[in-house]
Amino acid sequence: METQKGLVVTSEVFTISDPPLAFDSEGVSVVFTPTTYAPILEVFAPDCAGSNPGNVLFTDSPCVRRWQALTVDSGQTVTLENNYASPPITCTGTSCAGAEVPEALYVSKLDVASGSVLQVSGLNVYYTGKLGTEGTILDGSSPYTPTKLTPTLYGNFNETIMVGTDGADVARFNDAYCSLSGGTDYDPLVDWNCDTKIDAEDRDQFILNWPAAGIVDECPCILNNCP
Ligand SMILES: [Ca+2]
Ligand SMILES: [Ca+2]
Ligand SMILES: [Ca+2]
Repeated sequence: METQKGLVVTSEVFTISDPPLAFDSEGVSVVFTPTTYAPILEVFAPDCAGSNPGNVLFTDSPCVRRWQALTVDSGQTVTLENNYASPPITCTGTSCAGAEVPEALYVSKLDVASGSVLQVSGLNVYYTGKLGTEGTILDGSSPYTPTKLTPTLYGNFNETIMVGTDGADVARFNDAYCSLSGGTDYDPLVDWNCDTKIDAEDRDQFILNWPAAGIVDECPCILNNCP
């Protein structure tokens, strides 16, 4: 018998309980072996990529966490669900269409083995490395194809290499700077730490990553009273 490497799931519901930010999934591989029931996998990272045409994944984000690997073994069906927002962030501006930002599944490597099913239930699945789809990935009754993301550092919103002169990245940050979740300027992709506000912490990370970018002025306003 093959030895499974990783966290083998034998519970019916597999989730990361509050506070999810205290759990680091980056180095954890999860294996769903066949059981007599179909387990549910709770997703726990905001679907920032849904508002991101560049398809990037920020490797230095403390909240957009991915599993190292997710494997659905032959004979098993796994269903994604989002029953707990962590934390709930809302977006009403041009960067996102809906009110509450959905959550998504992020993995480095995804393997849906032959004879297995991953049901995404309307949620998005993003991967950065290898994708094995000998099995079936469904969204409801329709086939679903996960989206490949390019790992990069926070601030490189549009996938192109930033060398300190990418005006699009700076403009996207500036447009969202000093905004709050629910506000029209709020942009979930710009909220580096997913704390529902785009403030000096996000700005500091941007400057740390891209010191030559020439970023914004200090926010002159009280965050709650931003124009
Ligand atoms: Ca969730
Ligand atoms: Ca860029
Ligand atoms: Ca923030």
